[in-house]
Amino acid sequence: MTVPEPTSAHAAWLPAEAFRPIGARRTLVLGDGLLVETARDEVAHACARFGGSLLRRADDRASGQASDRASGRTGDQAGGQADLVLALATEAHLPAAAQAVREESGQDERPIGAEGFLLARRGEVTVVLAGGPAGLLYGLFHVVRLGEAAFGGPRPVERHRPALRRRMLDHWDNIDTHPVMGQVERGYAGGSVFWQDGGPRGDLTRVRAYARLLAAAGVNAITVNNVNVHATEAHLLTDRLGDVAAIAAELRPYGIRTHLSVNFAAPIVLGALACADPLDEDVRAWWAAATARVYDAIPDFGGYVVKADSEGQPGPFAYGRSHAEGANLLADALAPFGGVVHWRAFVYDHRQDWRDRSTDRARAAYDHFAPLDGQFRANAILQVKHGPMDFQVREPVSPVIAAMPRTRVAVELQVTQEYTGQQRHVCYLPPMWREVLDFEPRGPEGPAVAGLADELVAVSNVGDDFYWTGHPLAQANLYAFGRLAWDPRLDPAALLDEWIDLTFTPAAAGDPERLRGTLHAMMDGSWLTYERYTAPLGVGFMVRPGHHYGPDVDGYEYTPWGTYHFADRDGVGVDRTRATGTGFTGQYPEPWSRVYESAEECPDELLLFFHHVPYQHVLRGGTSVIQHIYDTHFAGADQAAETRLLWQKLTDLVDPELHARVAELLDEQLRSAEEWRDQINTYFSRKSGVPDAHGRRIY
Ligand code: GCV
Repeated sequence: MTVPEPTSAHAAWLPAEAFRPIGARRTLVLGDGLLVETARDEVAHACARFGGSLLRRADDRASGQASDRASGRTGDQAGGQADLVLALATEAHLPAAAQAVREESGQDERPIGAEGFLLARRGEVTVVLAGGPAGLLYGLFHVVRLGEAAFGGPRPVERHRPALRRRMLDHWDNIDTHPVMGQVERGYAGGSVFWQDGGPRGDLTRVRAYARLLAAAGVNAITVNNVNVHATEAHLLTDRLGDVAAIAAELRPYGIRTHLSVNFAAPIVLGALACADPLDEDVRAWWAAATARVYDAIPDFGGYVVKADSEGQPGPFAYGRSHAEGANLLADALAPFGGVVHWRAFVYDHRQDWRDRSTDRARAAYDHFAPLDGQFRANAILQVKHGPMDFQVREPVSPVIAAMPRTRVAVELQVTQEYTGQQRHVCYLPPMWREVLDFEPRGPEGPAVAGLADELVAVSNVGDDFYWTGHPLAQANLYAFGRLAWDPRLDPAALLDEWIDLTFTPAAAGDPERLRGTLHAMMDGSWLTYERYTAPLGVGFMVRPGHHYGPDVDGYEYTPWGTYHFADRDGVGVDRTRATGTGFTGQYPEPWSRVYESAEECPDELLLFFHHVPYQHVLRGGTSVIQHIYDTHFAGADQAAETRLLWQKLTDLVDPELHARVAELLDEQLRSAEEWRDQINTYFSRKSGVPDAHGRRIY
C-alpha cells in the first residue's frame, strides 16, 4: 500500500517531518495482519525519505539483531540492533529488549487489549508491544507523537489503551447537494470528503489520507452520511452499497470501521412495504435481509446510525411503538454480524407553539428515554447530545447521560462549529468537552460523564477544503477530539501542544517557543472568548435562524423550535425550576437538582438556562446580570481584536498561505464579534433601560 499524502490536502498533524525520528532509524516491525502491514508501510515510507531501515524479522540472538532490508538502506546497513521495535505481544521470537519488556509486564495481569500497547525503552531500544494489530498501529503513531523524546533516556513500561472502545465521527454529508443545507449539513469546510457529483469521489486517496489522520488521533469509526437521510442517500443501504464498500476499503487499513445512517422508513422507501412498524414481521425480515447483504459487501461493517422522530425524520411513533422497540428492530438485524445501532436521543417537538410555556425542549430527551432504560438490546447504543438542547456555546450536561444505567450510552459532541463560529472564528473546544466529561451528575461521590459514557461520538468538521477544516486552526479540534476519546483525562493545553508540535514541527521552525506561546494565547481561552461576545449566561440561540451564523436576538423567539430566551423589559432567561417553571431541574439527581433549582446557587454561566431573573439580579461573581452582559461583550470583542494582532506577529514562523488564510478569517471574526457585541448590548440596553456603568458606546 502506498502511504497517502495527497498534494490537494494539507498534511495537518502528519507532515513528513513528523516521521523523521523514526525514518532516520532502524525499526523492526513484527506481526501479521492488515494493520501491521499498514504500520510497515508507514515505516518504510518514512525510511525511504529519511534514510533509516525497516527490519522485518527478529533473529534469535539476544542482541535484537534483525535481518532483511528496508526500503531506505542497503543490506549491510540494515543489519544490527533495531532502534525501535514494534511487535505484537504474542510474537514467538522477540529481540532481547522486547522480550525483557514482555517478561516485566507479564507480572501485570491487566490485558493489553486489542487496541492497546505497552511502551518502554530498554538500553538503546524503544519497544512497543501491542495487544493486537490496531494497538501496533496506535503505538507507531504514539512514537511519531513523541518524536525524538521516544528515543531519549530509559523509559519504564507505560500501558496505553483507549478509555472508550468506540471513538467515532459522524459525517453529516450528503451525496447530492441539498438545496438549503448544501452538500455537508452544518459543514464549513467545502464539499464532502467522501461524495462528489452525485457519487463517491473518483479518487479516494483523500479518504485514505483522512483515515490516516484519524488513526493517528485515535478515531476508529466513521459514519459516512448525514443522519437526515435524504432520497438519494437512503439507497446507500441497498443498490448503492458498493459506494459504501469502496469507502470502507479506504478506511479499513487504518483501523476505521464504516457505519451508515439509515432511514427508519427504509422498508417503505426502498422495499415497497406498506409500513415500517418495528413489530411487523415483514419489516423485521426486510431489515434482516438488507443487513445480511450489507455484511456480504462489507464484512467488518460497524452498524447503523438512526435519527428517528426528530426534525421530520420518520420513526416508531408513527406506529405507536417506543424508541426501544424501534432501536431493537435494527439491533436484532445487526446482532448476528456483531454490528451495533446508534440510536439518537435528539427527539423533541420542533413544531411547538411559542405561546405554550409548558413545553420545554430541554426536557424532551429525558422524558422520552429515561423510562426506556433497560429495554434496549446490548448492541443498541443511545447517542445523546452532550447538552439538553443543541450544541450551544454553553449548556448544562444532558440529564439523560446519568438516567440510563442499564443502557449503553454514547455522548455526542459537535466538532463542526455550527454554533461556535462556523470555522470562521477561532474556537478551541476541548476545554468545553473536558467540562462535559468531568461533570459528575451525582456529585463527587459518583462517576463523571467520562466514566458513564460507553463511547464518544462527534460530528466531524472536515470537508474537501485544502486545510480539511476550512479554518486551519480548527484542525486542532478534530485532533483533540480523537485524543480525548482515547483518554478523557488529557489536558486541553497539552493536547494543543501535541497538535502544534506535530503540525508546525516547531523544532524545524525558527522560534518554537514563540510559535507555541502565541498559539496558546490565541486558542486556550478562545471558547470562553466566543462565549463572551455571543450568548451570555447560558441563554443560547441568539443566532440567525437557518444558517445559525451571527447575532439575531429574537430570531428564534417566536418560532416553533422551542428555543426561547423570554427577554422583556424586566428580565431574561428560562424558568426551568420545579417551583415555578418547566421542572427540568428535577431531571437531575442531587446535588444538581438542588443547585440548579436555586438562582443563588446556580453557577453564573448557566443562570439564564435555568432561571428567569431581573436584569439587576446580582450574580455570584458580584455584578448584575445586565452589567455582566455589557462587560463580557466588550471584553470578548477586545479579545478577538487581540487574537488578530497576535497572529500578525507570526508571519515569519508560519507558511505564508496558511498565515494568509487565518489572517483573513481573523478579520471576519473581529467584524462578527463587534457585530455581536453591538447587537446584544444594544438590544438589552433598549429592553432594560439600564445604562452601562462604564458609559461605553451602546447604540
Ligand atoms: C443533522 C441541529 C442542526 C441540524 C442537525 C440536527 C441533528 O438541529 O441544526 O442541522 O441535523 O441538529 O443533530 O440532527
